Amino acid sequence: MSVYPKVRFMLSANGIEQFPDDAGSEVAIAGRSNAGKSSAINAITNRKALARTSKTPGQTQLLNFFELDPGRRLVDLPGYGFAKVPPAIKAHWERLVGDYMRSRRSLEGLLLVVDARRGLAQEDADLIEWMLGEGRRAHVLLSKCDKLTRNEARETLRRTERELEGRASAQLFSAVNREGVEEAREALEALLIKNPGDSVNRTTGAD
Ligand SMILES: Nc1nc2c(ncn2[C@@H]2O[C@H](COP(=O)(O)OP(=O)(O)OP(=O)(O)O)[C@@H](O)[C@H]2O)c(=O)[nH]1
Ligand SMILES: [Mg+2]
Repeated sequence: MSVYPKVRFMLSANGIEQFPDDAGSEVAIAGRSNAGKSSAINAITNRKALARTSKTPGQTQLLNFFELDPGRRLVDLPGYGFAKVPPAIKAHWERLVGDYMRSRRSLEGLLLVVDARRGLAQEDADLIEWMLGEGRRAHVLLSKCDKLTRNEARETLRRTERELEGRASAQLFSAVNREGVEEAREALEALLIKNPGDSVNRTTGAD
């Protein structure tokens, strides 16, 4: 069975005025630079090169919008935590992602990609807290788990779940051996379901 048979790249945005219509529901993929966000999008949608991946950190510098099917989108966000980026570019990214997250009413939740070998960083934890504060949900993909032994992977998952204290769910994931791809797709589907109660505390585009 083909997953997301109508999936397509919509556009790359470098500013809020370029975002597509803020209707339907949307899930953003975030995480540190090079964590495996774009690879996760390709694995979940079962496409080889829908999102561009790279060995060079900081590859995704724009917000890339993908339509899964009409009214449902996935957004590849620029990664954070890449030290070699000039301050002016870093400030631009932060403003762009911040503007997006604050104003986007269709944003239902976050898939947070965390390299399983590194575990949750402060920036990851901060992002989860902020999303929850806005009435949104988050799910953590512990990526590149093919690089760990079974035991290391299990221990990383346990530690991450302890650190999350139930605020977000987590799973092991590998775009290479496809472990957890199905589970990640289910998590994405669950995040995309609009929960009217969620938007009560949410900042609106008018703010
Ligand atoms: N072993 C292994 N390598 C992976 C996996 N996922 C991604 N990679 C590799 O990690 C590197 C970065 O992957 P990307 O998907 O481009 O990462 P990204 O988070 O989108 O990176 P930026 O857009 O630069 O922030 C590439 O060399 C990928 O091939 C995985 O599950 N296992
Ligand atoms: Mg990327």
